[in-house]
Amino acid sequence: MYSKLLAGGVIAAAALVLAGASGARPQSTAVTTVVRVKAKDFVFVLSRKTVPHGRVEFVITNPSPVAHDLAIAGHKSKLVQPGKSRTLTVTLKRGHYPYRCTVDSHAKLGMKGVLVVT
Ligand SMILES: [Cu+2]
Repeated sequence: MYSKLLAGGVIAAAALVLAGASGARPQSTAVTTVVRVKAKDFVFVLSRKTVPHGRVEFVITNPSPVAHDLAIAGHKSKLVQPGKSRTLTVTLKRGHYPYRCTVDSHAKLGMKGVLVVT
């Protein structure tokens, strides 16, 4: 009987801790993680392939002679012309997000990958 009450108390305390933790961070979007993306012919080089959930800012540079873009999670950057850069900011929940270049058949040529959001 006592142990059941105790167990109930522990669960209630755990629930309070969880509620407090989420209450302390009302927006998980407060922190922005920057991912530098080099769009080469024909591969993306990312500064990191795993990011915490929340806001993610992709800084896309294009050192190649061909225009590229970056599409992820239903968002797409503007076309990044050779020698230029663009940013794309998206808010991501935990999961695996495929990304690709949507120009011509670049994705088939290798401009694709998966970003892991923890
Ligand atoms: Cu491309």
